[in-house]
Amino acid sequence: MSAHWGFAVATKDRILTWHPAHPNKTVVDFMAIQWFPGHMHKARLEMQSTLPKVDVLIEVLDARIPYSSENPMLEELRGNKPCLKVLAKSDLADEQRTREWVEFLDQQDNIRSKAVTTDDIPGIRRLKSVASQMVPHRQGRTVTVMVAGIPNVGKSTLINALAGRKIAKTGNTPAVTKQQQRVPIGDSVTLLDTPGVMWPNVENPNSGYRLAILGSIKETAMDYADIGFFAARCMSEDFPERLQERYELDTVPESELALIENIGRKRGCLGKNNTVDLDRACRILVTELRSGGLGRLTLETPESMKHEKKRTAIAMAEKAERDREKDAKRKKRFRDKQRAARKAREHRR
Ligand SMILES: Nc1nc2c(ncn2[C@@H]2O[C@H](COP(=O)(O)OP(=O)(O)OP(=O)(O)O)[C@@H](O)[C@H]2O)c(=O)[nH]1
Ligand SMILES: [Mg+2]
Repeated sequence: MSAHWGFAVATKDRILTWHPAHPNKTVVDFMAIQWFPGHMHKARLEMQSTLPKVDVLIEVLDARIPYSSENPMLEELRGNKPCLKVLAKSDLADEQRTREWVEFLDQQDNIRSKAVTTDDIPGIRRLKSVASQMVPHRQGRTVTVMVAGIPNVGKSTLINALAGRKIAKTGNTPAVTKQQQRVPIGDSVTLLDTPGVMWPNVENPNSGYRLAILGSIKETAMDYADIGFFAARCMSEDFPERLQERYELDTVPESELALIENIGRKRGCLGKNNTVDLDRACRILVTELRSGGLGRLTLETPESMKHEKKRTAIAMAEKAERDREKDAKRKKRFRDKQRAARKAREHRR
């Protein structure tokens, strides 16, 4: 993977994408992804009112995108409460990168981090004692642990594994859990399962795309064509050999469109006049990437995200400056109009 990831700036309804390999090339072709329906707003309020009774927060992250799957709203809600960041689905992520993320997250104040997978149930069960160790003052008393995170990262699956029985409903689509559920799991630990929550404003559009590619955004809030092209770009820049192997390609074309067409032809996604059904081809790429068909991969590293965060902050500051300038111009136009009208009135008198 390249040291930096492609970077995009959201405008009103489009995204300007940028990549360090092509610093002068600005492509305008993606829509911004936002998904914060009413039930998430409700879930957020519910969490806010339950949190004072919670001892430890377990935030479940997707090990393939630990940066984009971290919900800034939870950070704000939890305040100084100890937080165990669990990198779930690590069987689908790159092992070395997972180690880098655990080390990175562990260095933060009041935070511990562990990678888990449903292949390693004893590993999941050890989370119970890690959570208890984070609140030594609760020794001998019940420790209440809230399990929270964005949709479809594996919160309910984790709870079932910790409980040793299927208590919480799970499923491979976002927004399966609809309300909070208390699950006592023995050893003086009570878990709270919560609905997956996004946050109202995903400022970094690349994060929106990665979340959509890996299944945390409801299908109705995204276009497969859009995220398919984004996935094609990410994969061809950073994992071209995986594409070649999976889709038996001689070379990986530079253009995302050509790549999607090649994948479509290989998989027989042909429509009228032998043209490739791009929507079907995009769905194939996204679904296979999501389910691990293109191998274990992690789309973010602590280092690459440092750069992306900086660029997002710069883009947001630039946008705020543009908004201020636009505002100032509107105010000036309004004042000039008023002044001209007053002068005209004085002139008539
Ligand atoms: N490969 C893999 N899949 C997992 C793992 N953990 C969970 N999953 C799958 O991820 C999907 C989502 O799991 P859930 O536990 O329902 O996720 P959730 O975070 O509770 O989702 P919402 O309630 O919708 O927010 C399911 O298909 C699980 O089987 C894991 O460690 N590895
Ligand atoms: Mg759930």
